[in-house]
Amino acid sequence: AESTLGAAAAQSGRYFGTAIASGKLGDSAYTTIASREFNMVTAENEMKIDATEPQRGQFNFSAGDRVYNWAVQNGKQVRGHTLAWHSQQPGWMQSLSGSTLRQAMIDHINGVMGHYKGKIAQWDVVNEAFSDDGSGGRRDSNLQRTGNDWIEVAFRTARAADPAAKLCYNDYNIENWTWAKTQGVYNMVRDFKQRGVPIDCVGFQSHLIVGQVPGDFRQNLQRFADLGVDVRITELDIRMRTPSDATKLATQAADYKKVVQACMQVTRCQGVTVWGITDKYSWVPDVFPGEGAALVWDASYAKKPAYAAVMEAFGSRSHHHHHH
Ligand code: G2I
Repeated sequence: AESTLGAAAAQSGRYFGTAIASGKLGDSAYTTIASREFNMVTAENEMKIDATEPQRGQFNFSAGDRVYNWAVQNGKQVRGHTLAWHSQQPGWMQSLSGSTLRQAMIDHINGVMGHYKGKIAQWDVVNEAFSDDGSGGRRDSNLQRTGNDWIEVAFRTARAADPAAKLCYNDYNIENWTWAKTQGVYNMVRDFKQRGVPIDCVGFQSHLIVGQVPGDFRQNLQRFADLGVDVRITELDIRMRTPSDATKLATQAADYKKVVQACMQVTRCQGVTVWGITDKYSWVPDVFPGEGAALVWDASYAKKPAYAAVMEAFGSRSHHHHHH
């Protein structure tokens, strides 16, 4: 039996990743777990548009490089997050529109991917471009208003900028096939594959709620994989009303297990990233007051029941194989 989640994931050629915040790299309890348990890292904010291009044409990779260098020095791969997004745009970009904004998006992708060329295994090229309104259509944004082809232009630009990087579309609320948003993204990916628009992977963020893991998550991942793209779980956390108690933590553990098993049962699902290490620093309570406790380690860095559940799920495939 393996002794860390990353090693357990690696038994089946998968990874177990986390979001890392550069500002927390001085917290030794944080870095001890980060370096021990994970083999993939995503910068939680440091490679976003506002961080990397604070002024138009003036790139700043200091925080991004801090996360990148920490990851590489600790033997981990890095997922790039994220190049084209309606949110966390610097002020100058928020005020642009039309062909100027389109060109700024292209320049941004070239600037950031140029800096990390050959270094970043996979990029979230476009993030959260679909609407939650139940229509299955695109989200309204300044990028969307540059023309419906903005997403494919972003992917073509990214392919040319670093041909070795795997290019992902990343979104939330696409974990359940019955949701219109899921089918909207599916139809886009199918269209891209049919027309030869370069896309390699779909990231399912998976910001989930305890007791509400979609029952068809595995089938959903498989449907996307069958289009000819890799799939991965990119920002997993499973929140609850706080305070937590033993019952909720047990349900949460079972939920973590379901999600990781869904990935294990899909050949093209290459790994799972959790959106942070400890409940102490999770984004959840900031956005959902009264909710939280969504991660695998509690606010005192103690392993929650979810830890053993994830470990078991990563072991489940080899176990499964022995029976066949
Ligand atoms: O919102 C959760 C995630 C949804 N999918 C895309 C992810 O990129 C997103 O991550 C979160 C980060 O976890 C937060 O840390 O993205 C938020 C912003 O959209 C991040 O929050 C920002 C706060 O809004 C800022 O006030 C703060 O200065 O984090 C910044 C750095 O701590």
